[in-house]
Parts: sequence; structure tokens; C-alpha cells
Amino acid sequence: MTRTKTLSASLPALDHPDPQTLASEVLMALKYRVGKDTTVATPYDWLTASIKVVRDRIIDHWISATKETYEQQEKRVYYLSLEFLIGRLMRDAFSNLDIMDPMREALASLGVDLDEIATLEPDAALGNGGLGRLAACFMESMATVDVPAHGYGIRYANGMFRQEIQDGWQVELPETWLDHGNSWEFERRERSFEVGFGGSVESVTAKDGRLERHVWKPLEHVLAVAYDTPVVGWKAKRVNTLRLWSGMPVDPILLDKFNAGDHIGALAESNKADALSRVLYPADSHKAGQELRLRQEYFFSTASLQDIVQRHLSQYGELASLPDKAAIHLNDTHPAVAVPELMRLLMDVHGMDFSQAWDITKRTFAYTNHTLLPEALESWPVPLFERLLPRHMQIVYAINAEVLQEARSSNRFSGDQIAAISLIQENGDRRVRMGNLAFVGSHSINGVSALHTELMKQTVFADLHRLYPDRINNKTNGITPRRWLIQCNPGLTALARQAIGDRFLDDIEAIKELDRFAGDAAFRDKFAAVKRANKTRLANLVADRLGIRVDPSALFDIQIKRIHEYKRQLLNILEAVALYDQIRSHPEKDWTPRVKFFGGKAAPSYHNAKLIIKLANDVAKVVNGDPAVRGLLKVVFVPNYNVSAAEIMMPAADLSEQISTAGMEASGTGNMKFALNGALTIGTLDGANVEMKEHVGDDNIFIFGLKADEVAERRRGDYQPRAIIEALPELAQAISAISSGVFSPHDPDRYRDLMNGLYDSDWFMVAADFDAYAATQREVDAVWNDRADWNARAIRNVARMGWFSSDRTIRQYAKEIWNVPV
Ligand code: 26W
Repeated sequence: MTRTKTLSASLPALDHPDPQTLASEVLMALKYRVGKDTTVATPYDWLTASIKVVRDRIIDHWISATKETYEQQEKRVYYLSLEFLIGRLMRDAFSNLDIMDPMREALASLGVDLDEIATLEPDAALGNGGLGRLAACFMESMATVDVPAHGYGIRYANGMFRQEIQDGWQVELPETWLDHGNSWEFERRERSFEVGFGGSVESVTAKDGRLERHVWKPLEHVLAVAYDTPVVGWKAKRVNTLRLWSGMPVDPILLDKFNAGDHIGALAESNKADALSRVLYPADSHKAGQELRLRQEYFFSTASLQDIVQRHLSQYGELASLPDKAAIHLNDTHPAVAVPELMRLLMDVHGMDFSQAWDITKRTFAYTNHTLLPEALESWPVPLFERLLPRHMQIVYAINAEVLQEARSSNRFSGDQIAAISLIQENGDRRVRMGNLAFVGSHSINGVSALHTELMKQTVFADLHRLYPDRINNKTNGITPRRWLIQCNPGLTALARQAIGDRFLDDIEAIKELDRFAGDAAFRDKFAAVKRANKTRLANLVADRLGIRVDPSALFDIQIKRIHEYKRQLLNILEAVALYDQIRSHPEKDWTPRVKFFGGKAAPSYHNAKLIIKLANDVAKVVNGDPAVRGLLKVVFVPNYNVSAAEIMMPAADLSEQISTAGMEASGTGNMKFALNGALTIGTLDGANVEMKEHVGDDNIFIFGLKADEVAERRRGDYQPRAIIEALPELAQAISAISSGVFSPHDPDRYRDLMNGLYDSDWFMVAADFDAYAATQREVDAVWNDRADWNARAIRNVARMGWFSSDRTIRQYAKEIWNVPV
């Protein structure tokens, strides 16, 4: 039953403090929280004091929201995710509490520049890329649309690595974001749970000899300790909790061991606990495979479930009502071990039988799939799973028996199809398939764009979909407009407010009222001025940090995202090389000045991705240094792409590169951030690009290349990249230049294998799409040269992107998956 929300009187209203009040709060915080006075305060101390001030204000809302959820017995959402790519929080908090301006003034009155101290806040980079950033946008949107929610994850001491570019190569350095402490979080020592690994399973029999229950006797124990960060929504509508677990030895002093003289043993135990929350696996769409990763997955899943079960029991006294009061969401398969863990808690700890536990489990869990890449689909070797989690292995077998029985008794499945449904992969080494486990344990399985969801039904989950046809559904991703427009693009926000008023701040879909201004020349000029200012800021940054001078009046063409072959940074670089060649050989032509920006991290073990970074840098060096180019083309690789870099680059883009091989990008969310900030997209019909095209209209987006079904068809047939390359002189020359060492004269063979890969197999269809891509880029030039037309299209992009708000996405999850009122 869906209950509609009633606005409660108990929630504190948003107050509007004046700068004087805030200034005195900052001074108090500086004195009593930081322990300094103004004469000795460092910029970092001012940052800490400012965060404490805004956090105090958030806490008032936090406590009342938590109380209200309890009193009203509201259903809670639990979002389990191994990644939360949050970025900085201070500006977001100021903006959501509507105190940005008075706070700026307050700090200025104390001689402190808000923008300066804001850049000192470290990025909380507890995620790899899209999946982690989506989790962060969702947390903010759940608070904004008033869904009572907890995010659960790991408090990694080292998040995503810091990328340095040395001699063009990626070098990975540890990111120590907790060095100065973390002003946002609260340590909750009292909220800690034991986590076991290994050991054996004992059966307890009743007096009559019947099996009563199983008891897992783990060999190792660690503690998961909670750290809470409040997450504030727009205008502090609600404040939710992000609870991150940190590993600690059960006996933090390890006195027994130590006193018994086992100093090394005591240290080893401490290190083992510590290791669980030491580092984020930097593998994006490639399974990590190591034992420590499975340990991390179980560690945070069991701690979160124990916490959820305890909260539910203390409020309701029984567990049969769990599905009515708790929706637990699995962000990809990383927390899929939560399925057998909840079964274990219900059966072994709380005495339920299998069928009741299974019913509760399925009604409680929902799962989102974020990728179809086969190499990213998690599975664990049965011997490893069994050694680490012996009781869970038994439960997985029991679930499997249940599911396979259902499949067999329907008489609709062949032997191969039954094998595809099984939780255990039997060919080769035996492995537990985490995708199948998450699927069968959930009542809802969703994809993240319309195309991706269709492909899920046709490929990875085809047989499970036939067995459970009502479970797969689509929830197209979204982004929070607070961070990705209001906060990162104050110029465009102010311009929109002048034009259409403030309604879009509360309801981003109202930004569609901007549409009619596309035809208004005066507005277009103002829009262009905002874009120009944002580009100038990026140009200055690039000049300061990299010593590369770029002209803000050139077309800024940007591809920023993880480096992966399927995302096809290589296609973009090849086009740059071909263009470079053209500019040199046809100096008489009227070339359109362009700067191609790249940014992104490669997984440390991903050889080709790292080579692509080196290639971008090698090409940049040659092109930028060639006087014959006359500045018409520049290539810039921006090091250490992260959330904060995105906040500067998204607003500065004219052209957004979304050029993955069709069928391979589940959704993309960078595509949405660019368009909302007034960039036009050049892209394939992949992921959410398909729906973006429907919303912005065919004339306002540049679509090229093979479609997903055409890619599949070529792969089935005999795709001949060599023939294609040989028929395209521009492409052939670009490849041969790279291959023969034009961009790597001191190591001429550096790119030989990478280029041969294009001739020999070209799995990502770079050759097949090159011609269409290059032709579309020239079309881009033509539109760019009619600046009124370009700006009109860009404005229409901004106006028509409201639907891609994560508020819309979260409302759909709430209504169609979680059954919570919004
Ligand atoms: C097991 C290792 C691992 C780690 C990360 C496997 C898979 C992943 C994810 C697939 C990585 C990811 O970030 N996927 C992205 O999710 C976004 C949010 O839904 C989508 O927009 C992107 O298209 C998708 O690549």
C-alpha cells in the first residue's frame, strides 16, 4: 500500500541566517572546535571551522528527520554500494541550505575567500567512475525527494588513486584523503558488528534427532565500525545518513596476544582487520578476482545487514514485516553476498525455516545491473567461496536447488538453459555467479537505460528473464542538478533565474521554459558570455597547471571518463591525428579552431588503456608543438580527472564526446552533465544517448555510427577491419603514422601492437565507425561556424535535460521498486 506523504510540522524550517550570525558561528567553531584564534588560523583551519558551522545546521534537520521516520514508522531504503564517489561536500551543503551568499560574505568579513578554502577540501573519491558517482547522486536525490534512506559502504582509507602523468605515462599514487581527518563524519564506536570468515558449520539437532539449525563457527573475527556522514537534500528537505564501515580488530588492543608474547600475531590480526577498509579496488568494469575483494564484499554486506536487522527488531520486535519496512538495494553484484547473508541471519540466528526466509529475502532485495561486459560480471571460484564463507556456500546451494527445481518443473527449459540459470557455473572451474545470485534473490532487477535493459533481457539474463518475466525493468539514470548545474555552473544558473525565475531550482523539469529563449538573440549572447567565462576558467587552469595555452574562442571538445577500449578514446585520437594531417597538407582550407581535451584514469593493470593515455600525451606533444598547425588544433590531457575536475570541465565544454561502441555503455551519466551545461553531444546510439536524442530532438545532437544490433551482426558475421582501413586513406595514414612511430620517435614500436589490433580484430569497431565519426565532426564544424544556430541548439539542450535529473530516477525507484511514498 502506497501512502502519500504528509508534510510534518516537526521538521525545522530552513532559516536564513545573516552574514554576521554566520561569521560569529565560524569564529566560535574556530575557537572551540579547531582550538585556534584568528591570528594563527591556517586556511585549512578556516575550512574546518566552516564545515563545522554548516554541519551543525545540518544536524538539526538530521535528528528531526530520523525521529520522524521512526515515529511515523516509515519504510526505509538501504542502498548497499561498494562505491560512493562523493567529491567535495562543503559547497553542496552551503548551496542546499541556501547559505552560499551569506557564508561567502561572512568569510569575506573575516578576510577569508570561500572559493580558496573550498579547493582545500579533499575529494572523497570512494569510487571508480559512473557507478560510484550515480550512488552519490542518488544519495542527494533521496534526501531531496524525501525518501528515508541509508547508504552503506566502506570507509576506504585510500580511495581512488591520484593520477600523475610523468613523461606521458599514468603513474598511480595513493590518495590520502583522511590525512587531516574528516570534518564531516561521526565515528560510531557503539555501532559495531562482528564479521566472521572461514571456519566450519555445525548442525544442532533437537532432542528428537531432527536437524534444528546450522551454526557457523568462523575461524577469524573482525569488527566493522560505523562512520556516519549526513547527506543533506535541497533546502534541507531531509537529511539522510551515509554509513561507511571501517575494519578494526575485535580486541583493538589485542592484549591477550600481546601479553602472551605474540607481538607479531597481534600485529597481523590488526593488519588483517585494517586491510578490509584499506583500499578501493581501482578496477572499473573488470572483475577484481582477489580474495581481499570478496572479503570486502562480505564485510560491508554483513555489517549493513546486521545493522538493518537490529534496527528493525528494536522498532518492530519481529522480522516477518521486514519487507514492508525495509527496501535493500544492491548496487550491482558487489553486495550480492547479502542475499545468502540475510538468509543465514533469518534462519540460523532468528530461527526461520527456509521457505519463509526465502520469501522475505526476495521481497526485501532489489538489484541494479550496471554493465553487460562479460569481463565485468562477477563470479567467485567455489573453493574460495567455500573456504571463506562455508555456511553461505551451503545456502547458495540450497537456493540453487530451489530455483532449478522451479525451472525444471515448468518444462520450458533445455539442459543448456538450465545451466545458464544455475548459480554455479560448471564449465571450466566451478564458480558462483553473483549476477544470477542477485537476480534470483531480488523481486526487481533493473537496467540503467532503455537500451541497456532490453539488451539485459536478450543477453546475460535471457533465461532468467524467461523464468521470471516480471522482474526486469528499466530505470534510466539521472544526475543531481544541484551539483551538476546550480553548484558547478553559477553563471548559467543566474542567467536561467533571470530568464525564467526560480521554479527550476525546486523542480528541474521547469527548466524547459528556457526553450523559447533559444530564438532570442540577446539571450543567446548572454548564454555565450557565460560559456566563454567557463571556458576561460578552464583555459587558465590548463595554462597554470600544464603550461599549455589554449584559446577560449576555439571549440572545446571534451572526452572525460574512465579510459576503456569500449569508450573509444582511440577513435577520438585517431580522428585528431587525421585532422592534424589534413591541416598540415591543406593549409589553404578554412579549418575550425578546436581544442580536444581528454581526461580519465586507467585501471593500473589495464595495459591498452594505459597505452592510450600515453598516446594522447604523445600526440598532444607533437600537435601542440607544430607551428604548421597554427594553433588550429590543440590536444590536452588533463591529469587526475575526478569529481572536482568534472565540476570545472562540464560547464566549459562546447562538444561532449559520447562515442562508445553501441551496446557497450550501459547508460553514461557524463553525457547528461555536459548537455545540462549547454554542450552539444557527438555520440553513438548507445546507453542513455538514445533517450537524450529523443528528449533534445534530432537536430540538437550529432549521432553517428553503427547501432547496437548492427554491431552484434558484424561480430557474428565476418567483420573485415583491414578492408575498411585500406579503403579510407585518412584513417590508414593516421594508423600508419602512429604505428611507425611518428608520435614516439624514440620508441617507434610503442604503438605497433595497439594499431595491429585494429587491423586484426578491432572488437570495438573503431574502423567501422571512423568514417561516419570524422564526417560528423566536419558537420560539427559547420554548425559551430554559425554561432547563433549553435547557441540555440545548446540552449535547447539545457532546456530539455530536466528529465535526466536523478530526482526523476529516484521517484521511479521509490514508486516502482521500493514501494515508498514520494
Ligand atoms: C567487479 C569489478 C567491477 C567494478 C565496476 C565491475 C563493474 C563495475 C561497473 C560496471 C562500473 C561502472 O561504473 N558502470 C557504469 O555504471 C554507470 C551508472 O549506471 C553507467 O552510467 C555506465 O554506463 C556504466 O559503465
